[in-house]
Amino acid sequence: MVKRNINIARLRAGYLFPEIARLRREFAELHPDAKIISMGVGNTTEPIMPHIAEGLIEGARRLKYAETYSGYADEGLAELRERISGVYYKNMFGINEIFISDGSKCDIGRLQIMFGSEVKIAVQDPSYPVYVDGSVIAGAAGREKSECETGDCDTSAGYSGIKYLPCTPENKYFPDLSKIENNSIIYFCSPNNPTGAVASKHQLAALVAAALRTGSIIVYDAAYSEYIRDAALPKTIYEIPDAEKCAIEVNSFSKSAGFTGVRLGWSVVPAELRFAEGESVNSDWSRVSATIFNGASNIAQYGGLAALDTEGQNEIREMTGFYLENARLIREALKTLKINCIGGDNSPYIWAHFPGRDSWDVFAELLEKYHIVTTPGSGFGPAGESFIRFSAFGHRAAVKEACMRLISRK
Ligand code: PGU
Repeated sequence: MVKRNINIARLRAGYLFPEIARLRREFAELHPDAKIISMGVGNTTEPIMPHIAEGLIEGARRLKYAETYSGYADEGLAELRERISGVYYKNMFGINEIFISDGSKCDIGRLQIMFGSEVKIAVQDPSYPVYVDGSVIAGAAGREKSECETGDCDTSAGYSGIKYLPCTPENKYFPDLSKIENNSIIYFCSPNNPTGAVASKHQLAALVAAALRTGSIIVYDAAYSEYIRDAALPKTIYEIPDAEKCAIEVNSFSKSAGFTGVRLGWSVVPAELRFAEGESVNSDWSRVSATIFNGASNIAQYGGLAALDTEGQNEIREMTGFYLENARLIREALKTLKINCIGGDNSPYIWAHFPGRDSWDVFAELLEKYHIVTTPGSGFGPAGESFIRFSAFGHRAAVKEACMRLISRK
């Protein structure tokens, strides 16, 4: 028989969010009358706004007629790529440096295939689980703890090939960059999932300097950039000079325009970015994309075009504003309970601290006592222990109800 891929066997548990969905289902079966409120997975709940929805409808309509029908469009509509460059990057990039995707998670997976199994990985700890789990699947995480009992490799944080960079209250959720080893792929997410922390320009400048110094490539995940309201905070890594020499950026319409189910995103792979021997990263990315990806839905891309004109941008602001108001309500409730938390001001996640407690115990308590589903911090990495992530994606009435339960049943 075919042998199982050793890298799949190296994954330590099921993917975090389906695990949580399973626990929720089990609880619901035992307590059929419980009105469970989800503050777990970051999944959008509000309908797509009218102008952007019209863009999607127009995309579908065009497929109905010979004059406007289109088939494969591998790298994405040129107009969409131009508009992304204009709206997000002050036209800093040509269309050949912007690749349309079916979402940033999918592009992260393909980037992991491009980088292969021989690279070293550095991640913020805690972090979006795809950076670590995807690296494990791609074979880049090295050996798992149980394979290293002889002590010949350092797996203190889980895997021999992954460097965890703790982001804790002590370092104000910005990692010690001196821990980054030479020639690493550095995953960096800001606004951060799960902590909600947003890196300042000064901090990102330090990150870019560290990447250039160590010959590393940053994979900068800006999926929540539209949640930034503080004008002093950078929305893209490319606000930092020389980032185009060391960084790829992934982004998405999921959390800004409510496209979690529509599927549309993009990646910026600058022409200047080079591998060790001077080979173009952009060319390799084109090669990988053309081979294992056939482009994003053209319906979705018309939605994306609408999202990027003036009206669409106003709708994105309104939509993200709605979830930010949810976040404010959650923060206020936690404050009333004297629970320390960060995030939620320029991000849809609130990171709440329960010192000395096991994250999964707190998760279970919130579910059993308040019928609220959250995400245990340790699911995002060892430094997430004793934290809980609250997601602000939800209907207003549900968020208010959850806050009321927390406050009144304390
Ligand atoms: N990047 C970050 C940092 C994310 O948090 C998420 C979604 C994505 C990318 C995925 O974006 P797409 O463009 O839609 O692919 N994170 C959610 C959903 C869970 C998941 O598995 O993606 C979350 O709850 O963390």
